[in-house]
Amino acid sequence: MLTRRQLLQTVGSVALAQGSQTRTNIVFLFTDDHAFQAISAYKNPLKLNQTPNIDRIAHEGMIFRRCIVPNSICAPARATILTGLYSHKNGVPDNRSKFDGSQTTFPKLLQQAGYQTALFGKWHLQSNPTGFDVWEVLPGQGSYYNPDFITEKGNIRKEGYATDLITDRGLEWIDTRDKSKPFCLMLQHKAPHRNWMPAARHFDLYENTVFPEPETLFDDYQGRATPASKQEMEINRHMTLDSDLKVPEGDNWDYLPEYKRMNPKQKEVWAKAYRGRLEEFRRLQPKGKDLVKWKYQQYMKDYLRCIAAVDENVGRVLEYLDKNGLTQNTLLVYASDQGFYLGEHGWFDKRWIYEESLRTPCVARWPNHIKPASSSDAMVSNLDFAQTFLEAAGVPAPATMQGISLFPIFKNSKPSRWRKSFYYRYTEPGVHEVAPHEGVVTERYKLAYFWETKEWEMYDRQRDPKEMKSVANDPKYASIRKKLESELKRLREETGAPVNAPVI
Ligand code: SGN
Ligand code: CA
Repeated sequence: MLTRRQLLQTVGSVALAQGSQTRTNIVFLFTDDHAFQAISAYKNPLKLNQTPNIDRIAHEGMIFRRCIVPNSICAPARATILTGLYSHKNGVPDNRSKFDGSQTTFPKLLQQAGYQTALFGKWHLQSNPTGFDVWEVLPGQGSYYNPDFITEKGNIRKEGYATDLITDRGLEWIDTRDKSKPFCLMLQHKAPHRNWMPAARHFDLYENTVFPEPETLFDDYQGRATPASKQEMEINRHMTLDSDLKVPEGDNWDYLPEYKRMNPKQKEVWAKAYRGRLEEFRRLQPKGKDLVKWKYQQYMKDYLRCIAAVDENVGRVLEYLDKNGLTQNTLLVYASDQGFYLGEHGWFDKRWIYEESLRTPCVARWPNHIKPASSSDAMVSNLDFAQTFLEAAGVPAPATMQGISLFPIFKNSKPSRWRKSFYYRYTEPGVHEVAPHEGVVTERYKLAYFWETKEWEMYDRQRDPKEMKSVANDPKYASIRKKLESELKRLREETGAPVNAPVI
């Protein structure tokens, strides 16, 4: 016979073993270069695609309509999320920098507080991950097909498609975790990063779709400072036929590193699908504007196919949480490392303080804490994630962190006391040739400074939502510009940013 106490202990441990521990779990689903324009919950008027699973997170939780990044590029976004610090404070201002893993990060603090922590997928921070019980990461940008992963036990190669494999590993880990403890899982996809390689099951998705073009596909960059016309990220001049659009000069794809990784069967399926595009190109021989239009269509097909696999895999995670009684007790966030251009201003890629790259998609679900189907326009940021996750776990955040916990927004989508301005700073040299710049973003205005050419831009997003005409030198805006300049100066000091000449 069991004593009453023994019986209670047994019942208690069974309950715990079934996952009824009461601390909040955290699941962070993260993609690389996912434009909010390509999530149906964001209601893009161009209606490019449907993402029912990501939308489900929004319907059951909150959609953030203005989640902005302090530096619109990959490794910096990742370092900011982990540390809750601006790039100029965490040592990762650009993709060339190696993350110093001895820094305080939210996963480390969760781990110290008894959380099980894991990270799978794209990492891009060069040093080995710290603060995770288990991690398996793609080397650098990683591969879409049959990818290699760096693990603590050495490198491994897995057969299959990266987005599926990363999800498989995450679900396997949740399934085999110690169910008496809370967990934090970071599932970080490579998709939909350039050069946009879809899963074989999606090779013919959108085959007969004609995507509407963005209004600014043929932007001439008039009305802005010189950097906008000096970049190298145009669909017209910089998107390549052979690598980006998979149209070979010859008759095979052997020049593509991703193709080389495929097994003979996979190559056969690929060739069957992409030969059609090659033939179409040879038949049409598009030139000038027609070529840009044709490239845009192919770009959208591949990009949105990659997102189809992302969305399916988000669905797998949602289903797992449902089936295992974890939905209620999990703060689930879906976000990307930054926004992306889907032909707006004639571009692909990111980097600018302009809206499409500044804003990253972000939806969050946490039953009983976030009202279903709620929406927020407040200026939130990935800088805020670390403090939010720590608060959800009941772990105090270090005072040095530079974001703000999103808890007030969870309670009230537009709290009266919230940040009214935000500091931006991009400094990566080289690839795509976007000039370094800094700026201040408010709800309505944006002031940017390009220090190499000593040029200013200013936008009134209420009057000019597509940011086509800078009003930096418009006398009507002189007094607003002055205010923004002093706000920029204040934020620079507050965040500890370096000062670029000429000092204002
Ligand atoms: C690669 C891409 C670029 C991309 C950077 C950074 N070129 O260099 O288009 O901007 O990565 O991307 S590619 O031809 O190799 O795909 S990031 O997301 O890692 O910041
Ligand atoms: Ca990225």
